[in-house]
Amino acid sequence: MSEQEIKVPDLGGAEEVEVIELLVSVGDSVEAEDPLLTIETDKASVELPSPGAGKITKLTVKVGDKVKEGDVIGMMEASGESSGSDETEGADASENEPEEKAEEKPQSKSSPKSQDEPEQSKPAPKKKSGGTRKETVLVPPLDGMENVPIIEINVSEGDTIEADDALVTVESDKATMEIPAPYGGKVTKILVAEGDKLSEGDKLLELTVAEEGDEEDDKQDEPPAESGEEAKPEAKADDDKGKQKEPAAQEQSSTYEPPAPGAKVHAGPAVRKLAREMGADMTHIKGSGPKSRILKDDVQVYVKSQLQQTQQGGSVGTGSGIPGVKLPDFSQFGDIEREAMSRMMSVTATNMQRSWLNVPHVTQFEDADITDMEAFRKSQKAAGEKKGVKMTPLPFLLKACATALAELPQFNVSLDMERKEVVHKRYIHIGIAVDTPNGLMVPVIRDVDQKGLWELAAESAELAQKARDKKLKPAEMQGACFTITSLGGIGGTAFTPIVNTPEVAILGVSKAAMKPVWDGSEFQPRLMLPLSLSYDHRAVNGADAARFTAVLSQLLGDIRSLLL
Ligand code: CAO
Repeated sequence: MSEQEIKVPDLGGAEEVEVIELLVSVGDSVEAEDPLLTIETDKASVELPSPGAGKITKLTVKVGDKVKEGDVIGMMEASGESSGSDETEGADASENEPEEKAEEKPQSKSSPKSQDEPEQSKPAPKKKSGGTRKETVLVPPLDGMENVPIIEINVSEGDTIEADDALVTVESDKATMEIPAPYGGKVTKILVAEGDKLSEGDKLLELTVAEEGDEEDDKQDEPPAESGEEAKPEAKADDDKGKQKEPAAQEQSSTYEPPAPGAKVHAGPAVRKLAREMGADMTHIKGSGPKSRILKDDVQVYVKSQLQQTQQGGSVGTGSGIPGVKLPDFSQFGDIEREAMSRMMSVTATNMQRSWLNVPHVTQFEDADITDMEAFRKSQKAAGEKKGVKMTPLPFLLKACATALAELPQFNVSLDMERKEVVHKRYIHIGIAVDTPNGLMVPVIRDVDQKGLWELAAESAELAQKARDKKLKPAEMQGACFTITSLGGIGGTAFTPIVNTPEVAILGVSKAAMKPVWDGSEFQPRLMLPLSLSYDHRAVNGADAARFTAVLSQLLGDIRSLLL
């Protein structure tokens, strides 16, 4: 066993670079090519690989240090006579050359990957080496288009780029597309100019690419190399179908999924590998490392949270097979500002999406004649002032819904799809959607069927105020059988509310308006209240929904029947 220095290899032209992460500690056993530390320039982050297999005996750098080519960053005790010992069992023979590795070029996380070569192939990129190679990047398939003009060149000669970075932007009369880099490297020569017209297979630019040592790690993550005179991307895509992305042009239109903004992922090969093994889309993972670099922990936390959500019946991201919505870079259209979602907003968004994706919604509309109800309500104004309670239409709606739920109990259920059971509720608790400065909240009034109008008026006002003051307790937002969402104080003629699952129906109320109503011999001006009942069509059939709104309409049209 001999101790050897670990030196910073050729940095591909970069001068001094910063150490942003130490990936090993003294005493760690490593294998050849294991990442030892991560360095970052202003253009790229790179993991420095171990020159061979062995044990780290000393580390002479720390996070924040600046290093340059040739600097000693630590010492290691080589294991066995070569790194091709037990520790690297199964590795390629070519992977076990410590001396050569000591001078090896760092592996850019976005370096090209050795791919399954198409037969008519190219000067094959070496599977393992310590040098660089030159690649000519060709125009991938342009979605059937030809001679598409370049409107912008997004890189300059000398730039260090990463896989998927936009190289040029082309614009047809139908769409704007960015042509992404098939792999990372240094741009040595740009072979096109703005205004040039591009077709599939045209040469775009030349890249100097660091040879890959960990290609197995990133292979499936990265698009294949398109080099020199090799097969056209399409032919290659066939070869590799299902295994890797094709560097096809990415439109910024709704039908094509462009790279998401911020989708430029900062992570090393080991982390990418972990994410790939776990099936995690790295563009959705928030990095907690320096410069938002994604660390192993971030991947684990992300996967855990996704699993939890799935177990809770959530429909997460693209897990349900539904393609995620990719955003364009809005800043290209004008000034933008980003703001973190509040917790309430993100919880509401998740709940809405869950319901929207799980529940087959239908909405039934009905107008209720509340002329007499309003006359009665207004007549109670003085009484209300005495009691210190304002009587709004809401308590009447609550009472009418409680009666309708009792009459049509198929609305007072939840579905347990796992056990294939219908849960019948023998209580009538109703949620009321409250608009607050912090977002939508739904406090719940319990046993509505057992309460009087004044009691309901007082309780709903109190709960709405608590919601606005953020004083609701969790218990006050649980247990609803049904929800009322009233936009009547604001306006609108109808809307299609989303069922608050696991409830199976929700009543939307719009603004009452005077309308001419035919009484059999003439039109009468009547105050009509628009009702919109959305329901889960798995639990409730359309006829029952029409019955439910008819019952509501009848109850609100003659509130004496609420007493019956
Ligand atoms: N048609 C006409 N006027 C109506 C009405 C209707 N359907 N409903 C209420 N009004 C009137 C009230 O009578 C009151 O007028 P007056 O002061 O002249 O009596 C005024 O509108 C304001 O009422 P309100 O909103 O204070 O009281 P409310 O009991 O009707 O509603 C609450 C309470 C909490 C439901 C309501 O304040 C609220 O937050 N609504 C929004 C709910 C929401 O955001 N839903 C969306 C969910 S989906 O995103």
